[in-house]
Amino acid sequence: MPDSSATPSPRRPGQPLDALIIGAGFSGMYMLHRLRDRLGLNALVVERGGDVGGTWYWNRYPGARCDSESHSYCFAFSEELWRGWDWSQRYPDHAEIRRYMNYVAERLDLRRDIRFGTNVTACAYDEAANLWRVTVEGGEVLAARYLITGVGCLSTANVPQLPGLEDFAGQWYHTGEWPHEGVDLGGKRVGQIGTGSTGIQAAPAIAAEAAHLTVFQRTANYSSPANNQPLSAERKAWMRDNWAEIRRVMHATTNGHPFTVEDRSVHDVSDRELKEILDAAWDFGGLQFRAGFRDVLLDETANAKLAAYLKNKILEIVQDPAKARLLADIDHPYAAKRPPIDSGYFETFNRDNVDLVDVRADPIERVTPGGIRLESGREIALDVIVFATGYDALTGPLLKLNISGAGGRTLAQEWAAGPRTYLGLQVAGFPNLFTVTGPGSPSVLCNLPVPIEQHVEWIADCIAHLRAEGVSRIEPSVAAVEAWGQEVKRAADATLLSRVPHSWYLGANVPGKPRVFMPYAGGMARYRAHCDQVAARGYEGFVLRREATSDAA
Ligand code: N01
Repeated sequence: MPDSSATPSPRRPGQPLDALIIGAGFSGMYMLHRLRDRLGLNALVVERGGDVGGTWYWNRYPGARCDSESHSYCFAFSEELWRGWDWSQRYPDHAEIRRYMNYVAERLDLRRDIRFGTNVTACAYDEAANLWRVTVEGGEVLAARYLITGVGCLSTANVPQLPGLEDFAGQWYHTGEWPHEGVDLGGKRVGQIGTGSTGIQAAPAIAAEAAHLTVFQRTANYSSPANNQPLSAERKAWMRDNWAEIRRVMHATTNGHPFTVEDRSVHDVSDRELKEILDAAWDFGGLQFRAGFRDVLLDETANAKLAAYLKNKILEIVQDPAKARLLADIDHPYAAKRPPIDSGYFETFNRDNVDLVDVRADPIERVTPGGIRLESGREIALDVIVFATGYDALTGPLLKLNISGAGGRTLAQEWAAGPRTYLGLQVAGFPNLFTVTGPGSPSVLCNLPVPIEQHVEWIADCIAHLRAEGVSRIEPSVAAVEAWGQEVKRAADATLLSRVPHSWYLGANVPGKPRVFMPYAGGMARYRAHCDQVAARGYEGFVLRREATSDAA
């Protein structure tokens, strides 16, 4: 290591970069390796955080752990890199993921081309020079031929505008911006707002540490056990020795997980068989719970059977009937919002120090200096408020970059009615800009390292092609963007995913955000084949231009 089949030639002072990459998470790290070490490009990563890790640099809240199994939540492009790392648990916690990413940065010698603590404030396409000019905090402007965003899908915190928050006498935190030094919750009365995947991970850990926890629930949620555990020596050896097969399965499945979805319908089995299958899946744990049948997300009546099983589990686990009823009063199909997995979430409500408040029935009126007041007038005294309220997902991190393309048209203008992309990779009118896991790609519907690797490799191959062919600009045609938008809508409408009105997949969690289903729900394997076909047909749907351009900075 590293695989350095190409070495960039030294850059003259003032000479533009070949590629500027924003973000040093999984996307930016692999993009740098691919462009610098395989293509020999002068590439630089700018990263607002102080180290590699991306989302995981910031997400350090109590209980923060990946819901993908560790052997699938890592790079799989190199067997050597794969074999050099041992995971300790079935699901890695945030600290172990950061250690892993540090290992990758060392092995691939990435840090010398990453500028940390560098926040991008604007990106403008200079049409005359055919360069991207990227301004960073402090005013410095960097110029590059290709601009590649690796800013993640869930990196822009969504903190609800609750009146009175500025006067709160205690401390408040968003889970995605958790203080690196940690927060001492010992002896504190904590209020947690939000019961998505994050809140469901955080509540058991907060309840174990704090004097008291009040969970403010707006939408009840399903969850099944993660069944996290240390990995045995045998299991670690199995993971190390089966790189090719694990990778093959991850590439073949809809969601990029290392397990396949059974090719049977819920309707093919008797009620007794269904219960046996679901009991076994519950005990086994993990996101695999939804993989027992092919029609869970396609057929409402099939889905209802799994939903009933899970609601019944909640009623069995939670001893207080009022809390149990509230937690099981779920208004959407199972897995139509991202299905959380947990380590004792429902059991947490059996603790004496945990309360549940239904803020759909009695909404939050305001934050007071001493806590949270509900519309009924009830006031809950708090020392700490934890916002597990999610993200301005997918478009938020890109819009924050203040990108303007040809003719000065901004990305915000282009996406005023919702994101419009071709394959989630490029936007019409923004030449030579590539978005890793952009809206319109499978991204958040998958185990993310899999779509990230696919995007990075596709983009690197595309850039290699452009250079070999003397093409100076690439952007999609408006017709290709329109057609892909229709395909993204069609794929979502074929599932139950688009039928949840309050889902962040639709942007419904952010006031004023256009309601457009953003990720591509047609499956990762199908998407990969489609992208390969587009490339094989000479980048069908893209406009490639060969005009002579100045390289002047
Ligand atoms: O965010 P969410 P999250 N008043 O948007 C509630 C990934 N992830 O951080 O449903 C009261 O899902 C909101 O209520 P409602 C994963 O992809 C990955 O939990 O809008 N409540 C909901 O309950 C996941 O899907 C891992 O009615 C308010 C919650 O806050 C994604 O991150 C681990 C409110 C937000 O849930 C986001 O999950 C964890 C308000 N004003 C998460 N505003 C991995 O394993 C919002 N809510 C990699």
